[in-house]
Amino acid sequence: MDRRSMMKFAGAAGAVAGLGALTSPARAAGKVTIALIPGLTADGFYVTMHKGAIAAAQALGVDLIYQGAAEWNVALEVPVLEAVVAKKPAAILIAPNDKQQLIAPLKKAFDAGIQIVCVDTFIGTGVFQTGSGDADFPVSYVASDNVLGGKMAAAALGKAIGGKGKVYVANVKPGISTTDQREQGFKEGMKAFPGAQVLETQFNDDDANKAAAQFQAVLGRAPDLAGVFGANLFSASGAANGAKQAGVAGKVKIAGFDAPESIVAQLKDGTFEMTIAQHPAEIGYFGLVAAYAKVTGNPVPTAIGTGFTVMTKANIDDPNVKKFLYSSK
Ligand code: T6T
Repeated sequence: MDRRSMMKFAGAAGAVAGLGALTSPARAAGKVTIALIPGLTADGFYVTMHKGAIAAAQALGVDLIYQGAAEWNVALEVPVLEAVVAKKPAAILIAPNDKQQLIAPLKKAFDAGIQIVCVDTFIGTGVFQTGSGDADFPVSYVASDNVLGGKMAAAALGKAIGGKGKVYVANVKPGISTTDQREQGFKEGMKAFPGAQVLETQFNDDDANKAAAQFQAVLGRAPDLAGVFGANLFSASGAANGAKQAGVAGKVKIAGFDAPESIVAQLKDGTFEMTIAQHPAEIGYFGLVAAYAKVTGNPVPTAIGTGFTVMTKANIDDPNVKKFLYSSK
C-alpha cells in the first residue's frame, strides 16, 4: 500500500471507529483537500455550483480548489484536470466536457489515488461502481434528471404552440451527457404532440451568438417556425436574442433550460414561455459531501439526484422561485 492509500485507510478507520474528524490521522496530517472542475468558468450555472461547494467545504472544514477553463472544450479541460491532479487533492468533483474523451484522463487521476465524483455531466453511461466497463470508477454522479427536464420542456412547449407547428432544439454539441439527454427527453415528450414537427437540431458549441444566428437561419428556411427548445443557458439565451433581432420574440415560443438573472425580464416580456432552473448549488453541496464521505471511509450513494424549479411569467416574482436564479458572480 502506498503512503497516500495508507493515510486514507487510516483516516477511514478513524472515521469508522467514531474517533471524530479532529482526531483522525487524516486531519492530524492536515485538512482534506477536494477540487471542483466546472464545465467552464464563465457560466452562472457553475458559479452557483461553486457556491454550494464552498458552503459544504466550510461546513466540513475541507480545503476547496476551484479551477476551470473559460470555454466548454475538452482540449482546455484536460490540461486543467492535469494541473489539479498535480496538486494531489483527495478527490475531484468534475463536470466532464465529453462522455468519452474524459474517461482516460480521469482514469489516470483515479489510478493516482484520487477519488472522482461527476457533477452535472458524466462519463460513460453515468452508472458507476458496477464493476463493469471502463468508466464505472467514479464514486457518484450528482446531477439533475436531464431526460425528465427535456420531457418537461416538451410538455410546456407543445402546449404553448397549441400542439402543432415546427420546432427545433438549440443544442451545444453531441457527446455531452446532459444536453444529449435533454434532447432525447424533449424528442420523446414531443411524441405527445403528433401535429408538431421537430426539425433538425442546431449545434452552437456553447456560443450564444452562434445560437442567435442559427435561429435566424432556421426562421429563414421555416418562416412558420412555432417554437424552440434551448437545451442549456447559452443555447436558450442565444435563440431568444435571435428571436428578438428577427422581431418574432413572443411569437415563436421558447422553452429554455437554466436560469441566468436575465431570464426574469425575458419571462415577463414573453420572450421565454418558461425555463427549467436546475439547482446547481445543491449539486455542488452534495457533490462535495459525497467526495468527503468517500475519502473519510463512509458509504456514498452512486447517484444523487437534485431538483428543478420551473420558472414562468406567473411565478417568477415568488421568492421561493426567484431564489433558484443563478448568480453570475
Ligand atoms: O445547463 C448547464 C449544464 O447543466 C450543462 O451541462 C452545460 O450547460 C450549462 O452549464 C448551462 O450553460
